Amino acid sequence: MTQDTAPGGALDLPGYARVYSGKVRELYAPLDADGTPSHELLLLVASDRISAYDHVLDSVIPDKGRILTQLSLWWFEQFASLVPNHVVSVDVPPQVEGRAILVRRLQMLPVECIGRAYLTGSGLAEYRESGSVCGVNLPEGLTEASPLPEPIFTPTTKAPVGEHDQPMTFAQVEAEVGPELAAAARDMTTRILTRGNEIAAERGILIADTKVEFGVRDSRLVLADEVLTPDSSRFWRAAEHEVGRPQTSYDKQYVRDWLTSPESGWDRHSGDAPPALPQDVVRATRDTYVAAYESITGRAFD
Ligand code: Q0N
Repeated sequence: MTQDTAPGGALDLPGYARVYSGKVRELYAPLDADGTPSHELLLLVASDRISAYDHVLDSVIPDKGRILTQLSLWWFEQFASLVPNHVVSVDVPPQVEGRAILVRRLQMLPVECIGRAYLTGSGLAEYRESGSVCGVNLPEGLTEASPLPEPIFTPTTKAPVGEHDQPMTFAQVEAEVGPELAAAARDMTTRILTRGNEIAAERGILIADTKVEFGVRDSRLVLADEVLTPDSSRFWRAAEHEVGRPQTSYDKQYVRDWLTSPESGWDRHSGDAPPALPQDVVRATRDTYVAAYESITGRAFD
């Protein structure tokens, strides 16, 4: 049997040099004729790995990389008139067919651009302490899963893998990238979330919040990375949404339920690596990714 993944899951792709490994995705640079990494292009590769409770699991979810890549490509098209994007081509090595995109290499904004349409997670925690999130004042009386009067921009720092991102105020973003790009990133992030929710609502899905990343080209923002996937966003089923109680995650519900059940034998606070998932949990999880893709895009997966 041939082994095509190095430890950590990174592929050996002939003609490419790996430049970055994330939890579930990698970036490669195509090698120029003289063997040096391209300054113009990158290959963004999504794996089938899945993370939960800050761990990358031993189990993979079959087709997850392809499903999320195809969903991202679909959103890039939906937003094409709103914002230019980094996509160059989907003509990629056969080993990563369907789960990789050749993208333009950009100067990235050193900010995680988070948009929130509903209050939950770290945003809710900050609101409960201060009544605001990342310097955005919010009305009183909001609680778990409350819709916000309008989507807000709650940027964070980009922390290295393994560390947690820190909230930033808008003034801090302005100081980092200048007032024009800061305002453009804020407006574009909330517009993407607003438009994304209009589209998803027709398909019974709510997007509670999302993280987008921008590059800069000729002083203009270019949408990069992945867009409105379950890995970058919280998707909720609209029919099940209820203010005041935590919502179950659209995609990782079975994974989290099983990992925290007695059957797994795992304690999430132990520091131990989680056990491999049973086959039925893997299958149910794959089904939710396919269902998210198919409901949102209206296309059949494969
Ligand atoms: C880039 N990240 C963070 C891989 C992606 N088009 C681009 N040009 C230059 N740099 C980047 C992109 C993009 N996209 C983006 N790092 C570099 C996102 N990572 C997270 C982990 O997986």
